Amino acid sequence: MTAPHPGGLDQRRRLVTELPGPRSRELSARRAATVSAGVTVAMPVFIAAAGGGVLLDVDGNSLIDLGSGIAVTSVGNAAPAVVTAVQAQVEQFTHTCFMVTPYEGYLAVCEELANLTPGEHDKRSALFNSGAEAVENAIKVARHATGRPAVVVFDHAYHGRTNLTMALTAKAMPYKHRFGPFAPEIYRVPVSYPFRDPAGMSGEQAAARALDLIDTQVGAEQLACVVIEPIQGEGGFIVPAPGFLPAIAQWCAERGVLFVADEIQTGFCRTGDWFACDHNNVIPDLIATAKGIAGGLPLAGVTGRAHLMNAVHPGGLGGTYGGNPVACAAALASITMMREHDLAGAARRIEAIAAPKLHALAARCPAVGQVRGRGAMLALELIDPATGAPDPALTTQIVHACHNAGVVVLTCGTYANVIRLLPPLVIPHALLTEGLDVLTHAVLTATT
Ligand code: PLZ
Repeated sequence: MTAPHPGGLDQRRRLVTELPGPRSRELSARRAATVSAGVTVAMPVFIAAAGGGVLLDVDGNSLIDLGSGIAVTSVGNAAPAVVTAVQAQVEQFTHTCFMVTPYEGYLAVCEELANLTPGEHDKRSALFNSGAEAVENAIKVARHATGRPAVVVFDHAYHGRTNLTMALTAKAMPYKHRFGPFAPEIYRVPVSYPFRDPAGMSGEQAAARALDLIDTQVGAEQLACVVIEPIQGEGGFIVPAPGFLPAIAQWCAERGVLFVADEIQTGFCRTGDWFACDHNNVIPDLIATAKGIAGGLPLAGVTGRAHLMNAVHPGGLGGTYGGNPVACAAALASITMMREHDLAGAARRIEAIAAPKLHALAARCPAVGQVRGRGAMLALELIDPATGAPDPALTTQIVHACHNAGVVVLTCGTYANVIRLLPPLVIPHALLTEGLDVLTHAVLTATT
């Protein structure tokens, strides 16, 4: 395996101004005068170029990217193969609308989705623009195919910001606060959260806790689908105990309830395999994908059993831009890169480098309550060691220290006390190690 070319940027962290620099501060002032205050930014540093594992800002600072634009640029930012494919496509045509006059790229993406997603059964797909739109459409298909109204989701779930997906998302602030009323027939049950569940609770026991509530409070005969992130993303990189997902999937299969995997954040090599369901031997009836699929261009998909996806009446699914040809070209180039450069293996190698460092940090620092995740989707949960309570203030302090040092890390978690790492899968290992050293230093400085 050869390392993919990271693009033209020097793969080094280099700060030439304080952060944010003067040009970024100017742009932040313009932003305040023109962009809705409802749209915030994690780090007010404006980007001029990016590639491999670095982000270059408008003041000439080169930052280490441990966020991939929230798990999107898995193949690297402006990956040369993606750029070439996009350039070739925009020169041919930029849009026709697949529902008006179709084109081959859409089919090729659906063929890749059929081959790569879990399960050998006959599949069909439909393409959309965003993760939320994919989840909405998965629910449309599930309701139509089953003729049932109810949808079950989990504590700490995140599925998007549209009206239906807000109803599915667990956290009120900032996602739902004063944005209701929300769509009906959505029911929420506890997930398996080993760090906060009663000690020793197995995945099967956590599943039984959830399924008992579904049985008694919803009823399988009313239930179209269960929607779940196999590893929860925004909710805190929560990895369910082994056995949890298979028990839920089996219960669904026995009752004609569809098991819908939201692999928008976990999919496309992020967790060290094509999909996180692959590690759990779970075969979803429907799977929603987005983010990493297209190297930074907006594309999303719903893939599922042919008889379910084809149950919908002709014309029932679609949208002006869904499966845009430029986004499809980017997806095909990204998927080829993942395959040819074994980026699932790259995610496992990132874990092999990062996990021991994070565990060593946790051993030294009791405020690091847990290290968890899989592949290149790793996190630290920060707590008050005396009580075990979440510590969002400490989390913010550490993240700011990383940002000031030129390392882009993100937070997540219902209590905003989780630092998550989502590096591009092509990040040079020296850069990853340097980023982890900065994070380690920031944690130790803030806690000792
Ligand atoms: N499902 C599992 O992670 C998007 C959200 C950022 P869209 N996660 C990042 C924010 O604050 O808006 C996500 C996800 C999972 C669905 C979505 C939604 O995907 O492409 O943002 O709509």
